Amino acid sequence: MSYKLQLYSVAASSACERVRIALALKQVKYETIIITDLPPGEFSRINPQGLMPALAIDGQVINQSMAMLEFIEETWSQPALLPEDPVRRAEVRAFCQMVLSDIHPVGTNRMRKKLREGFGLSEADTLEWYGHWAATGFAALEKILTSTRGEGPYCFGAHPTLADLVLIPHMHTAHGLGIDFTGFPSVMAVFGHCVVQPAFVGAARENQPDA
Ligand SMILES: N[C@@H](CCC(=O)N[C@@H](CS)C(=O)NCC(=O)O)C(=O)O
Repeated sequence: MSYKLQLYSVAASSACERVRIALALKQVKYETIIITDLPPGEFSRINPQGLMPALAIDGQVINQSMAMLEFIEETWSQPALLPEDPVRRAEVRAFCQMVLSDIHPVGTNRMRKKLREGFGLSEADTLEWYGHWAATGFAALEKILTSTRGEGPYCFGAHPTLADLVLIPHMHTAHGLGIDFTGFPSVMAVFGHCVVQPAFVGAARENQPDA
């Protein structure tokens, strides 16, 4: 498949990092456009929601990182990032949603800014707010990963799936927001394995040009 891909990205965004890992695993070539290098207002013109990342596919801009991951998975089949078994695929997708729908949003800059500026919370309060939802969410992820742990070093077995691509970048963010993972040994085991894999290393925030 030969699409021209341009990823609008910033180094420190976990949603951008998910997509960078997928493209690296599939060895798909793409151009990176660093959002913070764009003129003021330009990114909101390109992506009406104004959230990072955006992916231009032959000039057609797609938002929402999960839609990008699904597009990449459907377009470049190898290595497969969803299991063959439909029930297992549903499990992987559910795991992804636990992170990107239920944990990630409450810690985003925009949510915490609104809590500070709209509701008068301190920075410490906003971190406590996020910490509550992160602890609840990671406790559930820990239960799942404890049940799959014998199957391989990734979330769901011997090979990476979309679950790993969503989990690891959010752990980078969560760590930066003060989350302590010592109570989540199965989560930490997956993290320890993934972060030394070349695709994860190359996509990590510290290895981006705008880091
Ligand atoms: N559901 C969206 C979330 C995107 C998102 O929240 N991106 C963050 C960066 S990780 C962002 O744009 N943050 C800016 C802000 O919160 O103001 C997706 O998965 O693409």
